Amino acid sequence: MLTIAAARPGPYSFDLSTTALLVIDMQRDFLEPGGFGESLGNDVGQLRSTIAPLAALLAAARAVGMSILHTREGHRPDLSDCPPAKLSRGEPSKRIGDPGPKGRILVRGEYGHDIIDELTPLPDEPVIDKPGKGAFHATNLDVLLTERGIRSLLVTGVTTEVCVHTTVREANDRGYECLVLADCVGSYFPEFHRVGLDMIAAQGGIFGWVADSAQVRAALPTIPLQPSS
Ligand code: TIU
Repeated sequence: MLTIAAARPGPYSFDLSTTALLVIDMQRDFLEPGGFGESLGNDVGQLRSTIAPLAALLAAARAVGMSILHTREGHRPDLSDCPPAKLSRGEPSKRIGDPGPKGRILVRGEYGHDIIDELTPLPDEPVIDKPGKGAFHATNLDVLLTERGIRSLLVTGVTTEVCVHTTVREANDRGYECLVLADCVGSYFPEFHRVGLDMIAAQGGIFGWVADSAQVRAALPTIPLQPSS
């Protein structure tokens, strides 16, 4: 059992074999100009501070053989899985499915929909395509986690108060324990980021725990997990 002593609201203990690193929506459409994030009027540069600590955490998690899963928010090319209320967000000329400099906005298979080069998943790391903000809604994430015996999630990605928050709430209701890594999640709005993290750890950890990724990296063993036989 590993323990992150400096987590909020208190120490977070987890077993490597039942814990997964979840990387939420680190896609060009949210982190680079010309995508969905910018079409909503956001400064995408606000999210880029998450990339370096997340790359370091990914490398450390891979080195010890942790389960790692990635998600991407996006839709089928015919947009049949995009509710009208979601489709109508953003500037009229740049809505989901419209052409942009990185391909059709938030559509699966397009360049902008894919994960940024710095965090490219390895072939054995599942990539879950999700049509909603939460990673459990209309996906097989719960099945994949159950198959792997996962009960605890290290949660990273963007944005803190939207897809990260929704996913943590969904996970909490399904009985998963969540440690959200403050420097590996980001928002277009610094205030929402701060308050979003406070909301998770408040009331004795109503949705989960919060810590910095350096604390997790320091706690990881130097010897990889033994694959279960
Ligand atoms: N708009 C915003 O902050 N986020 C999203 O639309 N999706 C995710 O958070 N991934």
